Amino acid sequence: MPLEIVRNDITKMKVDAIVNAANESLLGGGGVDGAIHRAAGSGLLAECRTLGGCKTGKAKITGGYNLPAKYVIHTVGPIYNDGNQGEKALLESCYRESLTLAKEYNCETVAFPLISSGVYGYPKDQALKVAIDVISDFLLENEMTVYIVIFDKAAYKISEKLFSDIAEFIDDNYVDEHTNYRRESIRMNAPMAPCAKRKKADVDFLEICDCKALPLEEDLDAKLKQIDESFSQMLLRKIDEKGMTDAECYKKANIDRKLFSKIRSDIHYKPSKPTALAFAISLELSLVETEDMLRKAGFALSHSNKFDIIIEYFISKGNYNIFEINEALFAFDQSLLGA
Ligand code: AR6
Repeated sequence: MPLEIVRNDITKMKVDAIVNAANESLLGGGGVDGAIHRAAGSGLLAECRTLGGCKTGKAKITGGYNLPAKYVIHTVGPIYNDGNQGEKALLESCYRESLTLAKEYNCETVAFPLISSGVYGYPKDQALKVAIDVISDFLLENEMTVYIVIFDKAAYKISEKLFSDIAEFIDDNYVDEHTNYRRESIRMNAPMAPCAKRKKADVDFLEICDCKALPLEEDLDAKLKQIDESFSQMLLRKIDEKGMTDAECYKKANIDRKLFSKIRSDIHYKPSKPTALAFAISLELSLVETEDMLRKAGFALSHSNKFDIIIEYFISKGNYNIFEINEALFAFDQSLLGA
């Protein structure tokens, strides 16, 4: 997945580069800066002394010393005042400058902490939004895997409004599911409704059961001819119909190029559910089309798990921003969309 939000201690990340939320002196401090210096050892401080500091919004690179990462990119985030002192532009610049440096050093994997969101006081939900926006823009033009590392759950917050809207949607749908379940068991014990009133699923079931007395081979042959287009075929058809390029589609789906090529070249490729859904989101499919695409991969949306309900929430709101969806999934401890 090109952009992932993970919960970890950044000093433990085995990536090409980790980013340090430093101060202008580059000579160490508290928070993530202190943790990185402690884990890297004194060699890091010695190299930092040669750099002559770093301006807010800029970035400089050093070796990783005792860290699992090869490089440390030091960037200096803005101190948050009231939000009207150019803080956002400076924070955006930190992410952009760090990513540019990472690219210059051929890094394929980079991990960021939430810059400025600790001692420097940037509100965490806004700091996360800036991180996601700049990184996802960069990934539209560049091949890289970028992690946003959240240290502890308490340090992580999506906007309260979004959180409570989703929580409410989940509650409502759990209730629905419960009611449907009761309705369903009543239905199962009652005589069947007349055919025209039955749900589509019932009709499909009847069609499958309704075996005319054909010889087995002929029957099987007829059934095989009914096999629908595959997931991969539907995906490619939808990309064409939406007038997208392949790259636009897989980037918007937060899927890397290699996986997309695999799916493209194997008509029978079976994606995981998060991958299939990521494409549905990227193609901005309606709920019905999303269900159709999922079915082709052997899955369905259900109201008995939060993951599915959150996806449904975003589709029903017409919000197809995969990074925002992943933010919400992360907040509710669900797996993320993408490969
Ligand atoms: N791994 C990942 N994230 C971490 C870790 C860790 N090991 N430790 C803390 N965080 P901060 P800032 C998170 O204060 O706001 C230093 O003294 C933390 O929860 O480290 O940019 C510098 O020298 C928070 O969300 O950086 C500067 O003087 C995020 O990292 C000043 O602090 C950033 O918090 C910079 O302040």
